[in-house]
Amino acid sequence: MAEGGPQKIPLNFNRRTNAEMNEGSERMLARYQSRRTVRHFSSDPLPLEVVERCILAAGTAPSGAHKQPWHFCLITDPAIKKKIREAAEKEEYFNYHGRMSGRWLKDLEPFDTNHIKPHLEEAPALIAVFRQAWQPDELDGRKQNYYVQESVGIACGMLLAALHESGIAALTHTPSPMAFLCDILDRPSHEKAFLLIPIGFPTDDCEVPDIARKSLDEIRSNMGAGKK
Ligand code: IYR
Repeated sequence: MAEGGPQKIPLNFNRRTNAEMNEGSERMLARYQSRRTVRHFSSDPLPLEVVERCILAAGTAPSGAHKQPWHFCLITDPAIKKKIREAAEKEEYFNYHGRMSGRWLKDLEPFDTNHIKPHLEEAPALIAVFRQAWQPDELDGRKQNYYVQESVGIACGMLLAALHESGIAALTHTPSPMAFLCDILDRPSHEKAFLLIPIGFPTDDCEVPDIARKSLDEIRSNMGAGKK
């Protein structure tokens, strides 16, 4: 054992039969395939204890040197949501009117997006995710974190999966630049905004674009023995 390191404990890995693995992975894939990004939220409130479990699930993500360099702000206060909407729309106006290229705007056409973001107020909650580039430390000033982007990206993926699994719809929103989130939410200087995720239930008439996901052959190359 490394000096000063944690004690080791047994892993307790439950090895499944092939039949169990097949059945479980089929169910898992069908669930994941039913996830869609939602842009039209009803204002019905969410059970916040469910959301908090999803945040805890996100916090199980692996991270560089187990530094867990993330913070999740759960926002339900209408006054704060309004401030966030106003600040996001201000930035998005400039994105849609000059900062984004013509090609980018064309690529976004199927999604009917523009700089107006009513979902930032209509959704019953927002989760603002922050990445911690470093941690304040009394002795050294700054304790380093590692692979912060990767770690927080993985945690966000796990958060989206956990929300979907719990029956909650989400929108991954990346207003850019996002510094206003640190100001409005009064986050410390070692944190930078990473993602803003409105969450809730879709409106009854919510529609989503009819788009396909890439097939296995498009996203996986098979490097097994005997294959080219
Ligand atoms: N951040 C802007 C623009 C936008 C960009 C991409 I790439 C998207 O997939 C969707 C939107 C917005 O949220 O409207």
